[in-house]
Amino acid sequence: MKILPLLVLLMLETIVSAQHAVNLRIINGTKATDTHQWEWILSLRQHGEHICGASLIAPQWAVTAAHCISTDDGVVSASSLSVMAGSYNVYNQDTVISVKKVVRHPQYSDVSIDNDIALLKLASAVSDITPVTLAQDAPLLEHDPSFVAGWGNMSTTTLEFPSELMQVDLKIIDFAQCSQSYRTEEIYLTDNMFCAGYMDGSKDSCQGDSGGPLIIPQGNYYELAGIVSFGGSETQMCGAPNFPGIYTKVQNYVAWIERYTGILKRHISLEETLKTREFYTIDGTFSWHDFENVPNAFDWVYQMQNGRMFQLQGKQPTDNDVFGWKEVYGLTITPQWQMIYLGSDIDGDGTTKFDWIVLGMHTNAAYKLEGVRENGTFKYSDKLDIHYDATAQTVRFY
Ligand code: 4AZ
Repeated sequence: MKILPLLVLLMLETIVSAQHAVNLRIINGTKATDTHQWEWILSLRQHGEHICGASLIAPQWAVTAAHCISTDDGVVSASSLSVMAGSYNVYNQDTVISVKKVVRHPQYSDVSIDNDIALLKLASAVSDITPVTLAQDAPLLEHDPSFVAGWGNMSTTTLEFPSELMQVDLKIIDFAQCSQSYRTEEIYLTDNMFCAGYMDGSKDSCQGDSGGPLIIPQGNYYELAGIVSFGGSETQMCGAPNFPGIYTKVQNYVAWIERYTGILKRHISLEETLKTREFYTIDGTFSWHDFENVPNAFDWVYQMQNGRMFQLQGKQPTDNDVFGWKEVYGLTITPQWQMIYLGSDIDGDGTTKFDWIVLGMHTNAAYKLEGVRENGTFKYSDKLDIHYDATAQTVRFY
């Protein structure tokens, strides 16, 4: 958080050092050793230097804090940013990927720090790391356990940055109590934030952890529930008694994230899907469509053109009118991803008929999706890459 300039911070550190000389690490955390728990964590770099944490949420998308990528008059350029994936050592240079696009939340406020969330589209997909799951609707309850990790400052009194990822266990703090405390410093928390840590300030996230993940256990896995945002008192940014860390409430942004990344989390109508999504990640069972022997083999294929929906007509692939389109109206289909058909030379005449991408959904509905919505219509975009993970039975588009 850049609420306090570094110089002021350093001066304040001298003042508070007497009382808080004992705290070490993320603030009082431990080295993250479990190689699975944080495998999707990213170090966000600007001009090659670690500035914040981030989390991989789809092969080509990461989420971080808006304040990490903001300047006084806008958003930093994507070309200055990169992420490091797949290592707990922040100095590791093995997998550093450039950032291709930065999507800051349109309602981010650098005054209230409301909507402190941003998406990063990576220049290439990270295919060997399973992205973290986003927290859904479960309420965040006081005392619930959570964990934060990062390469941020480990000291409340000086600057002490680790090379290895640090983690700490925190508790969700009662929101009314936390906001009450912050109100005394004229900081007004919003419903897009929650507090985690300890009222005695014993464990906390700190400078450099921003943008990174707060996870909560959900059954036998973890969900991304928070993004390190800001916190602290006027005199102490981290580990300050009565001022636990503040986190962006990820569950409030699932729909927004879906819209940009296409990570499909909720059931929405096909039309809504087509209108609002730019890219798609579809999890589901994969089975080849038997187009050779099934009449109307392609009636599950839809495409959107100028806001109108068309269904592909035809019987056998050899049938001449297999490529005819019929307009359809008022489709509302709950997406249940069952099948993907990738375009190819389906009738064997040596030309590619479907050199665009088609998704199957449920038993008899599907649509073409190489579209980017612009001025209310779909326009064909760059070809998307498709990856099929046979073990996970998952197909990903990016
Ligand atoms: C920061 O400046 C920052 N104690 C991150 C977390 C907290 C405070 C400051 C929470 O990045």
